[in-house]
Amino acid sequence: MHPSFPSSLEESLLTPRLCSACSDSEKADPASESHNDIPGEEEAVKEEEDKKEEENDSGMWDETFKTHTDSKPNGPSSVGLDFSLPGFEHVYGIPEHADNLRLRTTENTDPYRLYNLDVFQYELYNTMALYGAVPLLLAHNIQRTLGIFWLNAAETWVDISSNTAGKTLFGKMLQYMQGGGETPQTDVRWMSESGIIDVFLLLGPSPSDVFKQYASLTGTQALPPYFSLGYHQCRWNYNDEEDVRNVDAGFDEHDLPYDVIWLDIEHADGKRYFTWDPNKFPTPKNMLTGIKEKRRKMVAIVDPHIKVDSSYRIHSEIRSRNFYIKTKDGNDYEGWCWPGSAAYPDFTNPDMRTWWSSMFSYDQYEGSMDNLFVWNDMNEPSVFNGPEVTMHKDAVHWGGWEHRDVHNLYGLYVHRATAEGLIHRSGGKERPFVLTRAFFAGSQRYGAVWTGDNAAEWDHLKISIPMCLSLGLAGISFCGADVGGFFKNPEPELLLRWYQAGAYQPFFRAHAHLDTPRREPWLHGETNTNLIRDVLRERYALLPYWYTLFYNAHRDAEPVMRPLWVEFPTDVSTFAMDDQYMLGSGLLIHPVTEANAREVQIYLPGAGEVWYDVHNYQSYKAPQKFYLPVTMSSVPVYQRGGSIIPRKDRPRRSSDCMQADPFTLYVALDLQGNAQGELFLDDGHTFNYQQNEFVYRKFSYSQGQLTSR
Ligand code: MIG
Repeated sequence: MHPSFPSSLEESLLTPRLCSACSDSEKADPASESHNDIPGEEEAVKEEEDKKEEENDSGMWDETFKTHTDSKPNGPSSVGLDFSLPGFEHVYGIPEHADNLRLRTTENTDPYRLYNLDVFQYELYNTMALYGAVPLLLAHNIQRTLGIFWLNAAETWVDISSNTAGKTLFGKMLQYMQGGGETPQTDVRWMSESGIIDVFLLLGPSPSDVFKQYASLTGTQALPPYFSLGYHQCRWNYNDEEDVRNVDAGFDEHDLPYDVIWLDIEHADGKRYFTWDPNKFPTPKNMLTGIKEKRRKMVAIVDPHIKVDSSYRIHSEIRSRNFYIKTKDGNDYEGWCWPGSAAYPDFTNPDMRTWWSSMFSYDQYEGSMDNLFVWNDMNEPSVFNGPEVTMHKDAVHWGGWEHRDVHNLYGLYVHRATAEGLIHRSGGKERPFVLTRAFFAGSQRYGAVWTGDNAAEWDHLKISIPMCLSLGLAGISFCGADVGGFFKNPEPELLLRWYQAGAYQPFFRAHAHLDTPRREPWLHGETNTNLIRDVLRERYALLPYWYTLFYNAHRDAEPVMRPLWVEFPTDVSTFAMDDQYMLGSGLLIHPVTEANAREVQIYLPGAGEVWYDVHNYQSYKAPQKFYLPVTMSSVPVYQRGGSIIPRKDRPRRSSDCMQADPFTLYVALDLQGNAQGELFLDDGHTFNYQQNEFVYRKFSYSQGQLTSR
């Protein structure tokens, strides 16, 4: 578990000390013992002394963070490795951070931190850790894309430096001319608190090669049930069964399509998940049946903190099976969370996961039905009174692993056991839908991810794009941000712009904090309701395209929402762009994310290509940069010449109601008069597609003729 290193290596690795205390933004000084300088002997002695001193007060053998002590029974450890990437100036990935798509150099800030945390009101344009972690970094230049996958679930830091950072193009040229041609280079230093060095270099050379190479290690995106690509209506909380009925009816009254209504933690009896509040939700099956008759679904939250209460069956069964995570002294680990005193099932234990999965059977989860799906929150795990609101690192898991070693994996295992539960309840037939907040490399196999507690602010709307793009690059395509913003109250313009942007992001759900005023889409005047209806209908019309993209993600590891450079890998001007992006290879999206916007600057890439404005079919030769005047109804979307996009244009109440509707193909010709496209189609909810029960049509248009095979 804690391999020992040759002392010289260990020395250099221990220097940039890794500790949870670093979260107070004091970066250890990594330069102090750089392995580049070999110190003289005298210096070495002094350094040795300094080091001893540092060891004594730096918490190497036990460490105190605020009121918490990490006992470090195995002593100090860390692993790390430096990578030099000559020829690369653009690096991406390592979600989750609220930052630009293109990673920054971290010489003057904390390194990017990967440590799943329940962060209260996270800051933007920042390297701080958030809810999930995927230790995959990508590098791209005009010749090649490559990946570094650092498979380690302990607290991890990624330090990035470059020899061109902060220099203008002119400066770089000058440097090149004067210095005899120093190649641009990015250096990446990975550091993890424990575990082994287990690193995979993905050599590309194309972006899609890297995606496939990474998927061969961690799996591809699960194929979502069709309905889950529709629109989701959530808030903390819909108060009772009548509230649910009314909100559901509101959508019909205002002729707005939607697929899923969500219940947050207040639906359960005293935050005892798998139960229902007997006063507010006395007849869950009636409620679910009502929703089912509308051909819609529900989602209820099931969190992994379990109320310590001997009369709560879930708790007593976990305790009697000895499935809880332990403290370092061997007792059940208890912390404070929503239900009060709570314990944490050990999801790293396969027997625990099997048991948990069985709890989703219809006879175990009372009041559940086949149109009820699940949301896992707080699975970082969140421990209100723990260090940094999470679990003590010296807590002990199945097999004797310290929490330290598996921290970033916990959320993935919660998600996995829940998704397996939904499969199990259907006898292995139905595809699950489970949303998770915490995640790790491989979480794409179990469902969807959202970006947690954002705020109703323009910058939060803006950053939802690079956050989802980074997740997509790291294999997790099914991503979205709370539409409207979780904290605070969006003004109608921001809410509308958020619907317009969210309609073109993979997971499309409105959500709001308990204390916010109601903001269902019809509450902001008729004009806004009409404009929101327009984008909801656009979303629904494009569902066949979305579903086909997800099939391609599932089969071929192609990200659904992708940075421009993935499609235009030799166009340097796209390498840092994250205010516009591609959906598949056919649509370019540039949502309006500014208040009072009069225009947006659009860039249409691809020498020799042509694009069409999907609203008025105006064509644009590429490459071209221009200002597009916008109004409140504008959602700039361009279809690429040479693509064929399948749609279903009849507006309906929900995606299920559209099943038998006709398709319309939108054929956008390239300059040679050709176009190609595809359509994946199956029953939309079972695993039968694995038995070849699906249609996958390739369309092609040339010389005035449309054919399909
Ligand atoms: O501590 O379940 O991110 O979406 O509404 C807050 C209540 C707990 C955090 C989630 C949010 C959810 C809320 N949860």
